[in-house]
Amino acid sequence: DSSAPVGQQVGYQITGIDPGAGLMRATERVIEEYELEGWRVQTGSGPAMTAALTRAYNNNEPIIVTGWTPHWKFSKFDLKYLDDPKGIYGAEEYVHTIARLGLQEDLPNAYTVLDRFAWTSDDMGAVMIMVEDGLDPVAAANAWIDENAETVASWIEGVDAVDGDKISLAYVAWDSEIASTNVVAEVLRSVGYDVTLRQVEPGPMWAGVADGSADAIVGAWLPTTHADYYAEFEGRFEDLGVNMEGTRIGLVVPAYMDIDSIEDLK
Ligand code: PBE
Repeated sequence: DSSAPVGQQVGYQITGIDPGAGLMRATERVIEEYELEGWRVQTGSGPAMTAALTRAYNNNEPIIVTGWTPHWKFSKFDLKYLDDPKGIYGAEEYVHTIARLGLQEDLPNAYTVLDRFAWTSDDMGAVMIMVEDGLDPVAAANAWIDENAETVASWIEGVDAVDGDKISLAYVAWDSEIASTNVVAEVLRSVGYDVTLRQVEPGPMWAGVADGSADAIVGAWLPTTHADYYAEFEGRFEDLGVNMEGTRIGLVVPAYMDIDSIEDLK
């Protein structure tokens, strides 16, 4: 019944992702600060969220998901962010590369590549779309690398090739991080590294780079999304700075839904 209050239409439920995601923590705060009594965020995963969104969208049904940009869902579906007048989801958000302490000394060439790695949200979006369209992430990464030879050359310029030195990158299976991590892994492989990708949960991703069991991560969303993890482990990692700008997190709904703001959920 599309004339019923939106809460009733969606069972007072926001379709979330994995529990340790910054987006989930922020959404719990949204429920509190906007006093959305009776609402809950359903935990799940990135793929489960996009599956639910696809199902609802194809049936023209209401749904509210925890969403982020860049993400292929915005090119496949007509979606909108709900306004967040309290600013709980933060304003300008960036993606940083984080290295374990001592990486520069131990793997200087990889460190240089990681330190230089920077691309645009359109670049990341292009890789995400290829993966969503069925290409495996390694193939999609290489297709992007082939099309962006100049950019990639600027990351590896003057970097000495190595002979199978081992390096591990930790990441969470978010579509955005599958894209970035595979691109960086393929570039490191192209200069001779033996790269292991470790897919983990968000907490272990940060703990790993802090305790040195992972060499680096390229999916640290700051200053808001991963603020808790950053603070928890500060001093036990090296922040190599921004690798991408133009991101956003928030509540996302199909454009056909008749609401515009988180306040409309009350
Ligand atoms: N995300 C994608 C992550 C960071 C990257 C927005 C789902 C998070 O919420 O922690």
